[in-house]
Amino acid sequence: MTTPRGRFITLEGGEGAGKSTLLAGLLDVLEHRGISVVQTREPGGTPVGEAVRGIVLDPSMQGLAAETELLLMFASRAQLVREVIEPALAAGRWVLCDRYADASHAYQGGGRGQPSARIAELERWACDGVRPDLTLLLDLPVATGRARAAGRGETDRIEIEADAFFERVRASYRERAAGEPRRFRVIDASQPAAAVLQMATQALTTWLAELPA
Ligand code: Z5A
Repeated sequence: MTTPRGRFITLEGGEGAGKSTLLAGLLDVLEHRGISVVQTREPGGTPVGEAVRGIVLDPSMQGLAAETELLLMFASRAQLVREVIEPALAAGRWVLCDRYADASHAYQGGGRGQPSARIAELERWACDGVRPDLTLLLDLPVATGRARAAGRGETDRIEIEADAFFERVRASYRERAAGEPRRFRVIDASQPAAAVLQMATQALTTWLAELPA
């Protein structure tokens, strides 16, 4: 008998949206339902990906060209797909990932102005057909997210961008969600963490109930 393929769920959103906080809560929810989950993140999630993360977030890398940044995000992703995501899904495990290809569309496309056709082509090549089954988009005003992130102290190379950059990122995420309503669920992330977890759990429960057996 073949093992049923696992499901792939991604969390997306702007800076300080609360993805890491929500991920921990959702992991509990899924594991309580007896679902075996692999948790990972982007950029990162593998030794190669974590090294790439060090480069793209390093504030001293000011000369990094937008094209290089885009390629590095997909280099990390190509490795993550092959080393972690695809093997886990093939083994019937679920994968919960903090950011995936939508982040490149939002940040390198919306934020940096890289052409969407170029990003889509990279996605086809690097992701090898591995697309999320469900994406929870944590949406909140840029100022709210930035204030939360500022509370953490450190500022990485992308976080130093101006508000206008993050407004374009937010608009790009919302546009993608509107274009793919079957895959995306938009969560009001300006609410307290417990309310965000409740809304996300509800969205997940409804989605699970609609899945074919
Ligand atoms: N990036 C890219 O450009 N292209 C790509 O393809 C990919 C990524 C994949 C690293 O991502 C950067 O890489 C990111 C996008 C870019 N740059 N930026 N900006 P990351 O996901 O590792 O970093 P991040 O977006 O900056 O994540 P974050 O700021 O750590 O946010 P978060 O995980 O969404 O939030 P959090 O850590 O759960 O919460 C932040 C703080 O808010 C923390 O103190 C919490 O306790 C608090 N919090 C959380 N939820 C709430 C609620 N609901 N209410 C109040 N306070 C809350």
